[in-house]
Amino acid sequence: MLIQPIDYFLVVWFAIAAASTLYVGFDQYRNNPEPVVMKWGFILVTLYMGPLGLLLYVLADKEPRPGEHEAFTSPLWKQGVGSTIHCVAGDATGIILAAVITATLGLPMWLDLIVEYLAGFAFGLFIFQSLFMKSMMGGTYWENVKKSFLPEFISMNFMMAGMAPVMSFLMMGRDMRAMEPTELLFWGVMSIGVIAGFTLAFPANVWLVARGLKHGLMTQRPPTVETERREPLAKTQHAQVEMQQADASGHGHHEHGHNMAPPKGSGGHHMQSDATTPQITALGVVSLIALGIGMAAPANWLNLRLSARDVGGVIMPQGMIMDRDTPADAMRDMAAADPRLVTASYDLAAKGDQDLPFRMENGVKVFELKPSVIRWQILPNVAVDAYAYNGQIPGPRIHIRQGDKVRINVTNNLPEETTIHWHGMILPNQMDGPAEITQAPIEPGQSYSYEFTATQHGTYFYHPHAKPDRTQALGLYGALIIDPANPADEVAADHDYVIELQEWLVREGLTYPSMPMDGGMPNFFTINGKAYPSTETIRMKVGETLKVRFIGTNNGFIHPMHIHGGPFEVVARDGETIPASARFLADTINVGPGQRYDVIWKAQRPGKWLIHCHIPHHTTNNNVEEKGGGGLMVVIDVS
Ligand SMILES: [Cu+2]
Repeated sequence: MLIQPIDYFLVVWFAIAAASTLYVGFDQYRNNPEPVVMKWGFILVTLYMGPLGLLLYVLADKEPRPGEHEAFTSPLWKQGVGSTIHCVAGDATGIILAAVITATLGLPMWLDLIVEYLAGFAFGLFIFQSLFMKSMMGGTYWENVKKSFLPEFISMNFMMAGMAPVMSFLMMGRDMRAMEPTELLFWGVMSIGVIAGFTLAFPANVWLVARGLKHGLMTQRPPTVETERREPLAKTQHAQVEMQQADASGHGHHEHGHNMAPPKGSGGHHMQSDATTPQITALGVVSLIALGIGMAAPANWLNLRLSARDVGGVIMPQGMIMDRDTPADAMRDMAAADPRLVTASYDLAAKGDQDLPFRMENGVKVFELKPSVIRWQILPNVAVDAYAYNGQIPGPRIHIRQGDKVRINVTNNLPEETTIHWHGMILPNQMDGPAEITQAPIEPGQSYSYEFTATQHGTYFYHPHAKPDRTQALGLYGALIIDPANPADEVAADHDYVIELQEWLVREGLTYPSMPMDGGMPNFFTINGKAYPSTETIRMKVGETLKVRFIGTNNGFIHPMHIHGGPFEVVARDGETIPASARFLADTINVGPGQRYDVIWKAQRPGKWLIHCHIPHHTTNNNVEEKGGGGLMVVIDVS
């Protein structure tokens, strides 16, 4: 599933790459008189570099008109392209194969890079250079290995010097899907890496070809009648097992690479080089320095101890500080909810905080809670990918009476572990919910039953106590309202309204758990799962009273909740009814995480009166004020 703009770009890119590769392959086998190894070199490199591979092929290697390949490919830069192509084709294939395997094995990134270097070098040297090019170079396999070692070493060093930092920085950037071979992004990073590697390896390859240390482009024609007519010398040249590169090393570059394939059974060929030992040593040392920088420098900024398995293809929020010390756990904690795990979508009309039905079993009220990933509309044009109980945000209201025996069966349909804590309740310790402290976390697909007797009454709530920093911030919370056994203990009002607060972070179609740290700051705010102007309107008449139960389901922020049109009386705090003599009047009350306040407000004048957070930023939607506000705002319409 395509979930980010880059995914669409990559689909187009790989379509172009596939078309380019098909064209190069077709042209190679129809029109290009060059050895099989070079044909496949260009085909592979075009697969990796897409249209850039095609461009190199057309500009440097594609025979412009029949019989012109020899002359066309003779310029040194084209020979350098040819040399780089068969280096890159071999090395990159080894690197990419190794990257797929190391990612699947879950090796840390630093080890990935080393394995990839060794695999690229081995594949390039032992298979592509020595085996596939054997027919061109003549001699035995091990002679070729020996001969190819130094130029292949230098070329591979530069190749990896370009490819390693690209892989490190792009794979471990914001979108960690780049570390997963099952994601298009992984292949996109590989493509950019190959392009960078090619660019760095090219200058060295030009020099290596010029000094007769490496092969460039070659032409290999079957001795047809047409060829003989066009170029009578051709047959003679074939017979002589001529490898012009060798000749050319003493005569200038223009002759490089012509007609160098010997027929089978020939004696082979020895390249002659005029490069001096200091020259080769200097280039080798510089290539090693470049390799060292390319492999090691990214460790200054990135945590190369992470593996694909550690970060599991997560997408990070913009602005999160990720450095060489950032652990994988922190990344997974802050990552976006995976839109591909959404199991149901709900429109703006869907409401949370619905009374949760129960069934009686031997005098016990039995409830079912099933957290899962859903898409939930908080505004007409804004949906969040949320973790939700029973497809509701807030989760369904558990409404019971003091003295009730309850059992709540929790079935975890989330992609991660969970538990439920019954905030403020007096209950058996193993029913309290803290993961790893009173119970093992409920793993995905597993269930757990909570059972207790409600001895208290008032306004309570429930929320996860396994990774609440992430999972509560993604939407897991719900009200637990307990009526007093004796109705006279209730501080009654004409209307009863529960307010559950939450902050959200929604960017570029992804929902991140908001939290008070870099990258986690919220940009949407909801009351009962909706942002103003999509919040409910409370309707009442002059003289009536309204009981508002503020519940601090908000995770990382404190909201000074204010009601217009006169003060309210604070009658309960954290579920405990305040004695009449201690109740107090106020018009703003700080609702911090976990806190509850029951307040009674009397409608004294007709009109539209607001309940809202007094931090103005919390009454905006993505920093925009619409219809007089946004976010944490509810209208009381008094007639
Ligand atoms: Cu606020």
